Amino acid sequence: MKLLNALLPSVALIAAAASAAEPAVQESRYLWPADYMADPAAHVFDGKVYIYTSHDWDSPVTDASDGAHYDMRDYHAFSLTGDPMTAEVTDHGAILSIDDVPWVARQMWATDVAEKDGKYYLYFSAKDYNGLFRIGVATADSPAGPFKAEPDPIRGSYSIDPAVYRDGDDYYLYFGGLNGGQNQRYDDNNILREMAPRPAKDDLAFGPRVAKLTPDMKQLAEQPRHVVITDSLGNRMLESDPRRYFEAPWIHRYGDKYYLTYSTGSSHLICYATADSPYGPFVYGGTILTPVTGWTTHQSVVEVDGKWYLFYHDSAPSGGRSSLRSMKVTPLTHLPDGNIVTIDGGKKK
Ligand code: FUB
Repeated sequence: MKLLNALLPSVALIAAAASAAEPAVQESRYLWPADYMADPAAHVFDGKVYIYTSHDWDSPVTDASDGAHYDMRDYHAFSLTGDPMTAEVTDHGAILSIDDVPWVARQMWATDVAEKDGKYYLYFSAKDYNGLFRIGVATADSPAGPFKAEPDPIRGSYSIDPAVYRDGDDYYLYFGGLNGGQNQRYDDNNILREMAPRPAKDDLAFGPRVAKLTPDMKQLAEQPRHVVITDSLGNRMLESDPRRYFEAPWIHRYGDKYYLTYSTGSSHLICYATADSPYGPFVYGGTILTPVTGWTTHQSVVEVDGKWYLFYHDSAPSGGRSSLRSMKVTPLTHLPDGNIVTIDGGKKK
């Protein structure tokens, strides 16, 4: 696909003030200007950085009511060695496609990959033939795939945006996205509230869900739990709170804390919250990224050779088309007090 964005320079701005009050305007890089790639999930495997993405395309579907215009049909893997801001990037092509997964009808949304005992497990969210998002798993012997999907989705799985965090011998699957991502339909896991609208403004916000994976990495070892996010006083956030969780959970560990980063969806922020356990409760910490061009914002955080990076996407290269997003990277700074420096997402006011 030819893109205008190949002609555009990446946002290369000079680092500025990094105070909490003023987002840092800092250098960022479009990693693959030749095509539209979204929801980047970055990991270091075998000494290389691998980035797993959903693959946006110029679909004729324009119905945005339940996110149908995010009409993706495959996932890609990319790799690079060294500094993500400058290293050459390799596209390993489509590592899993809609035609390879019998239960998937449409909308291959965000993905993530975990390694265990030399095997790689790709978790992906997509709609089944009943119009429900489920989470599937596919396996490979190499981080670059190709991945072979299990014939059925993970039992008891629902909603979107799987992210796997390894803690010692345990692997935790986080997931859940509001509105088109259907998280609000599942008040108590298997209880499907067919007509459930999005929560009212003074309802408690829905958090992500988390469950440990079975030793074979292919099923949930327990019922998913709600992940609670509170403000600094211990109060759970309300739906009306612009800092509340919407989608895109990601966990990283820094110092002795677990950091949950997430998208606030309709308020277009990437925020973080910290906890002493992978199950939470998480206490809100601040904003990592202010709004980008485009509606969605979706991140991963990874340490590469002792430096931390934020992988994310925006729609600037497509002229702001929400469903045509381009993946990016920028450095991420943890301050000595455990806070994270807020980065300017670059959306024009
Ligand atoms: O890419 C489709 C959806 O948009 C993802 O699953 C969400 O996180 C948002 O980025």
